[in-house]
Amino acid sequence: MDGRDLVRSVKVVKAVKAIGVIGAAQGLRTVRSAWRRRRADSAGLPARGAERARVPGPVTGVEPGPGGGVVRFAQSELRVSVTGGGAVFWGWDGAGPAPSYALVDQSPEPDPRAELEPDKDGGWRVVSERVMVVISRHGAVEVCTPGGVMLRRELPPRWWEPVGGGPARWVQRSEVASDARFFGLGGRARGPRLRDGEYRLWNTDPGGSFEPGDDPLYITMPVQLVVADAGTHLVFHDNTWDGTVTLREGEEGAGSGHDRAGGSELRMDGGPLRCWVVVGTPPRVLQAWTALTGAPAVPPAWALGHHHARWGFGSEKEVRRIVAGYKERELPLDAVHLDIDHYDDHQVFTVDRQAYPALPRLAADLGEDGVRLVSIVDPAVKGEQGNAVYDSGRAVDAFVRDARGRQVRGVVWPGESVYPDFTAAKVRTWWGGLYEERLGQGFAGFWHDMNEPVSFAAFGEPTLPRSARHDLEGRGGDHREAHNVYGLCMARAGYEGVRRLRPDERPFQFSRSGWAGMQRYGGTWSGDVATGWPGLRASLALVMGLGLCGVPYSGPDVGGFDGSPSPELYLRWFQLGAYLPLFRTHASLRAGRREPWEFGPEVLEHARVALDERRRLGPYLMTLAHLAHRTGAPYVRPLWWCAPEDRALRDCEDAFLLGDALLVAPVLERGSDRRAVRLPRGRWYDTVTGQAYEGPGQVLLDAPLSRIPVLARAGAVLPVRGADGGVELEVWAPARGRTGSGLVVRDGGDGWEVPPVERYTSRWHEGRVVVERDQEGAEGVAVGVEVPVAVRGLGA
Ligand code: NBV
Repeated sequence: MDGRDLVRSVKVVKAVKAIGVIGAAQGLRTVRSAWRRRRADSAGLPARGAERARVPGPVTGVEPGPGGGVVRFAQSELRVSVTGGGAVFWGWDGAGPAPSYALVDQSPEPDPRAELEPDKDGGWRVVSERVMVVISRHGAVEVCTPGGVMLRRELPPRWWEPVGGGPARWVQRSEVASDARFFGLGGRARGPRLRDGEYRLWNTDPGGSFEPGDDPLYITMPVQLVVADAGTHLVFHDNTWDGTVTLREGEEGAGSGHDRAGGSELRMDGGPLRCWVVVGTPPRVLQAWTALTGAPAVPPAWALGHHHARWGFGSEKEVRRIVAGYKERELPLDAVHLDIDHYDDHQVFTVDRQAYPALPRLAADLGEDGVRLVSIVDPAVKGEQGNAVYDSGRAVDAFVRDARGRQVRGVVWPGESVYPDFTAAKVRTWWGGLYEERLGQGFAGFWHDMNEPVSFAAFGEPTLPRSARHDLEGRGGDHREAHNVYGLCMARAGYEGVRRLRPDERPFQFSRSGWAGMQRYGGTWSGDVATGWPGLRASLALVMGLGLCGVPYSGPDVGGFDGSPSPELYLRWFQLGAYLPLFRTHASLRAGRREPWEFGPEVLEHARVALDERRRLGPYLMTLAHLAHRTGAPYVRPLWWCAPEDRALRDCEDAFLLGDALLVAPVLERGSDRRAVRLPRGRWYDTVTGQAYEGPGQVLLDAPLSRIPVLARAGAVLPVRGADGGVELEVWAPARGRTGSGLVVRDGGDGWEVPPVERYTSRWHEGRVVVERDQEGAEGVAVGVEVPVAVRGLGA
């Protein structure tokens, strides 16, 4: 056990003890389970003996193939191929794109126009519309713009192969421009801009609650989004094994000519060395990335409202009290989430009938007030005969086994537990069927927790033994390869199961752990973010970073997971949360209250404003959800989204764009009632005062307790909910002589019909602002049809 493990184990045990959920018996189990894990691994995994180092060596030949070909080196070979979508793949040692847990399509079509061509100094290159890949004769791979400007240089890799056979470790170093900034790597509390340091690729429950310094967290991904003056690129090393990424930002020599390139070093414990790269503007990069890994699921409309969760409601009565509290005060509420305390003895897919004697009735009553019920779903199953889920799972041989064929047993809330092997199709089918019970109880959505997966451990890592066996879609392998995709595969099982059971409805699901491609099945949330101002900042970092990895739907525990936020902190969190895709108050068992009325009348009134505004923006959020599905663009975008060349924007981490139209500047510091806001180019209106500001630049804006600054882009057209509940257009005047636009996708429901994208433009015409809907006229020619709307910002 290394120092990191020790710190983590102590945290886990402390956290679990602190919440008083485990007694002495459970404590003992965590010791036993940790020993079992250690023993299993020393017996089931070969010790790392002598290793042989290898590099590709000099080039020896090429073999053209579709979209590129194979370049042979003395000690390896490199397969390169450009795909129709513009993404470039390369794989060493014969690695191809498949099989891959990330890819939505296992055999992306090669672009027949791309060919291997000889380059200078005995190297080779592949040129495509958007990118040029240059391979040096020693195996360095350069990613360049079509004009030849280098975006990234991957040095020849190095492998260490165990002499006695087994998976090779490898390292891949790369260089990027001195001005480049790194983003991504999954959900990182330290982001969104990833500073110098080491980031581990191993999905981890940090235990207790986490702060910005805690890393890794629940979702790690070998995805880097790199933004530099020369261009933006996303690089994805498609490998699910444990590893680390070490980042080093470059330095600019202030014109002295002594710039230092930025760099990254990827070290993996095993698995293929293969990689995807997409190049372009940030919107194009995300479009290509989600074309590869799958379109983000569109949540049902209600999931874009306000959710209230709590670990430890304790009873149906308490749930009704909270819901009544929202109703009496006329505060919008769309969903209530039940945590593990509603299970019978913490067993998944059961109900504590004492505390919840009539769940379907409760769900129906809440439904009358437009409030849906969401259920937590934990993967671990109490390993005891007589537990129906265990028995039915055993019948299909669902649970993970060790190298000797025995069930792997860990410890979670229900005590000694077993783990479904979601990497097996038949297990996913079985598990998906279990949601029938949940739907029968009246649940409308699902919240997957503890799926890193967690097994409480008195020492060592709180997860399954690395030697545990997994199906891995029939290929067979162990937990070293399966760990990081466990949550992803569970998400798939749940999503596909619910789709089968309720084919007419879009499932609502979000998952704590996951990997590249998880957006196909739903979203995620912050996990146990610590209550405090650093936690508030981390919440935004997570949402932005995940969005840039293709996972656009997420949000924090508003108020933080543990402890008791001050009224001010709670309010600032609430005001931020109201503009994030998942807007959910939630807290731990022993934490303080999180209802908006528990912080005094002033907070209540300001929280009401945030809730009402959230509801008013419902149609806009729905539009953003559909656009994310079609284009991969996250709802929450960094300020540099449309201006990656603006270095000041690249470094701005405390504000974001919500779609094209709004710029949100949350208050992330205690005691502030004004804040500096960096503006991208163009005119921006303060949505409350109507005051206009011109970007690019920085302005100081009032941020009284009652609100956070939200600005609208001049010319924006966005759909909002009108007083009568219908959709209205909100239009902000373009600057004189300029035009603006907006997209609208109308969908108030949860079905599969694909609503059209309506396009609107705004422009000045004869002294007034005209808003037109673009429609197809005769012979496909676009014509504008004027729509009568009130325009805001005219007096500015
Ligand atoms: O199920 C209890 C909690 C849940 O409230 C939280 O949101 C998850 O992130 N869960 C973690 C397990 C307990 C952790 C101490």
